[in-house]
Amino acid sequence: MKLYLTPGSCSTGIHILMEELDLVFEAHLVNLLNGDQNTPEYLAMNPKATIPTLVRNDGTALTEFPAIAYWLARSYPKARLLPGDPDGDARVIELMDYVVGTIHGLGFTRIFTTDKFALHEADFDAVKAQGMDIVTRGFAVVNDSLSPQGYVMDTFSIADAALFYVEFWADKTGISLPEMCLKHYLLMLQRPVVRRVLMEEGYRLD
Ligand SMILES: N[C@@H](CCC(=O)N[C@@H](CS)C(=O)NCC(=O)O)C(=O)O
Repeated sequence: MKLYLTPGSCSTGIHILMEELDLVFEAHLVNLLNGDQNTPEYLAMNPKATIPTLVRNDGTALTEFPAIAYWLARSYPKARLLPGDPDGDARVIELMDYVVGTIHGLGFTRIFTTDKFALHEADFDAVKAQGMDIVTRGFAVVNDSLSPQGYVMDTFSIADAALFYVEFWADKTGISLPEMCLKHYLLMLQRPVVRRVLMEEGYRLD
């Protein structure tokens, strides 16, 4: 398989899941700042011009974090990346969708790509503040739903990889995490695979 990723981005969550599953795959770096995602070759594979993209062994490309994560969990069920019962699976998808759609899609996107949300530079600060508000409220909602063990459910699931990448962004941008999210982040940072992936993506762990 081939995973198209950008270090330190949402694809880091998929990278973590693939290494948790011990899968053999080629990592292809996509430089978003250079516009690699807009080349005809990339658009032929993923017309949305986003990462992550996973090209599977049958040659088909899968996009969207939740879809890729779900496909990985269902394709390699022994790893139990989904609880396996309808209610548990729905809870995992519920949180993952909120993280990707709201905290990332509505919140961090306003902070990282402010110019896509404001026509005039004079409005940038307001858009960023709006993004901060969405992110802060999003983490507060997630905080109240985490399990006492520290993960989203009793054990590690695909939702934890999603939550981790936005917590990583919060850490890198100086946004403080509420208590349970911080506990979750630190728990994730103790996982050998998470540490390895961050190092592979060029981050130093102190
Ligand atoms: N809904 C998409 C969002 C993916 C996304 O927005 N990825 C960002 C990087 S974290 C991206 O590719 N941005 C393209 C760009 O900035 O041009 C998903 O779940 O995969």
